[in-house]
Amino acid sequence: TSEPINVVVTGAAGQIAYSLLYQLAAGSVFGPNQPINLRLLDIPVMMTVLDGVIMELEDLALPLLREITPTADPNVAFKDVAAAFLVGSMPRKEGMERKDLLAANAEIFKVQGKALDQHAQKDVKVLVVGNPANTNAWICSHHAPSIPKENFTAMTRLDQNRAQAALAARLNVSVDKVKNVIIWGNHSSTQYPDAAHATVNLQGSTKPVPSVVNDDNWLNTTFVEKIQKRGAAVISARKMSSAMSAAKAAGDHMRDWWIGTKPGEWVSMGVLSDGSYGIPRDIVFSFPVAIENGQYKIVQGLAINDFARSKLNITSKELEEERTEANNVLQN
Ligand code: NAX
Repeated sequence: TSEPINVVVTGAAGQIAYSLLYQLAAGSVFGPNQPINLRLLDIPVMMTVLDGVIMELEDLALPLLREITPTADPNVAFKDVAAAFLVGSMPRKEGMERKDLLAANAEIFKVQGKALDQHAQKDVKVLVVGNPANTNAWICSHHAPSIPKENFTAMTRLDQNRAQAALAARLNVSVDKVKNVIIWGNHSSTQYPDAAHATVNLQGSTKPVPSVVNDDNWLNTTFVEKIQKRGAAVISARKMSSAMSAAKAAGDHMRDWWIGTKPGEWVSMGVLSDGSYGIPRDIVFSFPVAIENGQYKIVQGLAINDFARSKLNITSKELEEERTEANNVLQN
């Protein structure tokens, strides 16, 4: 059996962490033969709640879970970590502008970037879930110059899973039959859920989703808006934001990054733009990626039509604006 790896989860007393921690302890992310030590970071007022979470983790009686370290100190939380789930962030409160949210979180992700820089393994894989996820990942990486920028990613996997499920429902097939749907851009309402390159397996043969759906208007409007607004729909029904599905998506993202994607398949992750598809460099933008040996590569050569291009422009412009705001905050 292998040595345990150290894994940090921030926002460990929160909703998403509550579902995520079980998956980590059960071996469904790093594999059934990989023991883990969990570092649980939250803020000081949440330490009692965190004690309760730890009692439950112990009571899972799962053999892969070794040490559990609760802490409110990033310098302890990030010590020698191989993987980091940055879930905790300042939630948007009533009357708060997007700018205020960005400012509050810029500070949190600056502190955590510095702590990663000083304490984490240099090959640490970082997944930012806390919103605004893409820009938080960008901020974090800029404060961790000793760690490669490729190691900082933002979660758009929940959007991908939502899109895949919506297409499967429309086509009346099980969700595993639909592949290669793409989320481009920001994890926000400007994201572009793109089914143009997706395939569906019908009775053993693989077909392009657009020709089977045969309704471009539905794909370009109803479908896109449904995915863009799904998070808000969950909040309005549940009075709380997506947590079970968000945690599952975080596990999916990290597992694929750790273990790899299947040949010919890709997944969407917010990663530092290298200029692929004419997207501006130096923003964390969601692209389709294929993963091998723990390294992702942006899938190249997909055709982008005028409609798709206009959608990519909207979401990349928003990310450039967020970067400007983040720079303003961090310079003050
Ligand atoms: P909760 O409010 O339940 O939990 C957040 C936890 O983070 C709290 O325990 C809080 O004390 C902690 N926290 C706050 N500041 C911290 C800091 N500086 N260091 C460590 N911990 C800190 O929120 P939850 O429902 O778990 O959602 C967490 C984040 O995920 C939110 O920012 C949310 O917007 C974001 N989401 C992102 C999604 C994505 O697809 N990228 C989807 C789901 C979710 O909306």
